[in-house]
Amino acid sequence: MVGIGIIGTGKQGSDHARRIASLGERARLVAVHDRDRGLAISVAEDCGARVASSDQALIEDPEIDAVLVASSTETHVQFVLACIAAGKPVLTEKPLGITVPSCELVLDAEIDAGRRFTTVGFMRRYDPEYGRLKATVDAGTVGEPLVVHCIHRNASVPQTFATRQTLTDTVIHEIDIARWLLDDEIVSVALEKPRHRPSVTRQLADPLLVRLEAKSGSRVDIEVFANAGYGYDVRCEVLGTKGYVAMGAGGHELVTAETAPEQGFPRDWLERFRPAYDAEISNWVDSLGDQRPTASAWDGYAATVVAEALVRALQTGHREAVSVGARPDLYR
Ligand code: ISE
Repeated sequence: MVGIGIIGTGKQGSDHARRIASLGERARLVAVHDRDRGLAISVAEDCGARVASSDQALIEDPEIDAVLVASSTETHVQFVLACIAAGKPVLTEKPLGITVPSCELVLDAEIDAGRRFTTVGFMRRYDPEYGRLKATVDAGTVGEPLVVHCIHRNASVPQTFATRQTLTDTVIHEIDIARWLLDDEIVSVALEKPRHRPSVTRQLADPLLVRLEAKSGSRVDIEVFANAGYGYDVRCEVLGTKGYVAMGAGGHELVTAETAPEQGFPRDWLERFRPAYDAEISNWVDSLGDQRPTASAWDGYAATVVAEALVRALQTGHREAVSVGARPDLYR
């Protein structure tokens, strides 16, 4: 039985805590930690776990074999590095880090240790619908992929949400999915800001149209809309030389906030991707990061390189080149 500790027990971390607590003989949630101690206590009580006195105490706890990091985005790298230093496998929520140099620290630590410890929570790789797309593309059924069309809409985001987060926290999923589906790296990025809703705050350009260019010449377009209003909606289509394969379109002719609840749109990603999260955690607990389609630290790093280039494109208004460099042997 694997002993698990969780750092960060907010929306995502508490969902994972309940998931791990329900794994029966395979895993035990030993302890949790959150900077909001009250939150940690309520999740711990709910799941029969202890509350660790600090994040470092949790990482060093001899009963804990592996750590799940679901704390706020800017703290992921520091906890991942502490887990690597303690020699413990770690699954971190996405993104691995919000800056490229911080992700490079993780690559360096794993390369120095001579093994991988990190799994990045790109759970869409475990989603059955994305899995069908991947299998179809890999089988060559739609021929050579030419264009990947993506839609990523949230019902709403907090008032404090800024455009940079749309790129580093939201579009990061499509960046990973595009690299994974195409089995390729991104070499340039661009974005456009369409006319936006009057209610949108000044720091959030919403929606955004993002374009990625893959090394092979395939293109990816992503419409991302953080305040779509009607629900959570994620779609993807891969157009190839022989046809296309698609997921998530739903086939509705008209969708508004009024019609969406009856049309079965999920409220958020926890609902839409529940099976993916279940499979991701189950796979991690059984393999501790050693199995496909797990996203490695390299995948986390590469996604952040692309997201950071998008942040540059936002500032310059121009297409920006991307270079992830050579993939180290550890990640081949
Ligand atoms: C959120 O942080 C997630 O991780 C979800 O998967 C994503 O769909 C959503 O847009 C993000 O804000």
